[in-house]
Amino acid sequence: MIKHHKLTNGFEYIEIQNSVAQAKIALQGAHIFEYKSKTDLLWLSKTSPFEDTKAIRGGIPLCWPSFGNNNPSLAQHGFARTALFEIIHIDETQENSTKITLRLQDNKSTLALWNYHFELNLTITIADTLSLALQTINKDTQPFTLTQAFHTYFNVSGINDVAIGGLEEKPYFDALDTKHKIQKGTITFNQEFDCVYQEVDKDILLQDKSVTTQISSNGSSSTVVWNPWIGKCARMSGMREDAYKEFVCIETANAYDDFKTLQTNESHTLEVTFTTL
Ligand code: TA6
Repeated sequence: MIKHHKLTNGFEYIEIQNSVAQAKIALQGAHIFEYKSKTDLLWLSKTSPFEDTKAIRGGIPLCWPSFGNNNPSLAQHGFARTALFEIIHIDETQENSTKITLRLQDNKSTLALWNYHFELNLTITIADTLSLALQTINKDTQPFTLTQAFHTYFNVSGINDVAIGGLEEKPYFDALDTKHKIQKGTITFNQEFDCVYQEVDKDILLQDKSVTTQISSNGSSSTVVWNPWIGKCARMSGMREDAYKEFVCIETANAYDDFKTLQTNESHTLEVTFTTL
């Protein structure tokens, strides 16, 4: 089942339901902000905006064509998450899986921000697992370099009860003290955390009490782990002061050293699949 919704302010999203899962995806940013199957996987701020030009706070924002402030001429995390995508394909042939593809192509406003012709296709597969595949095609006569991420906000029962495995011994950049370090053991949280891991080559496991979420990726060797903790959370837009307790971001990326340079007509696909074990 697919239902189209339009809020009184014109903001549009679609609601998907099949035999094993349900989801909600905004056309702005091709932004999935709800996915429920075995668990209610994605955190969504209770005070998130749902209005044009403002990114939804939660779910899976697309950071594209740049992650962070890598490209000083672009807003933090690029422009895709506030751009209007169009639905180009929906496949409901399977009762336990729905596949939808949304597209963004260059236009006057994107060219003014980032002067390249491109095609950006996000395919989301809603089943008892959730998969996203973000394909970038260089439609320009010039090569371009991009950094990107699925900025995934995961619901957690309590940030103090969370552990992240699969990044042991990986090199990372700590954005808080701008130092390069090596991860020792699993990741747990007792303060602000903002780290970009490189050489990521295996599944990541998010352990939240008895629930384990497996994060499998393709086309990525970097992952960002973030929790704002008390101070930064209080300064963040679109979230309540105590929201830091409810989520952790584990962001499958091509960030920092893991950038991608595409020649004319070349494409790159960033993929991630979430499985509740
Ligand atoms: O991915 C981590 C991060 O870069 C943090 O530094 C924090 O800024 C977060 O993204 C949220 O950024 P946003 O632009 O969505 O407010």
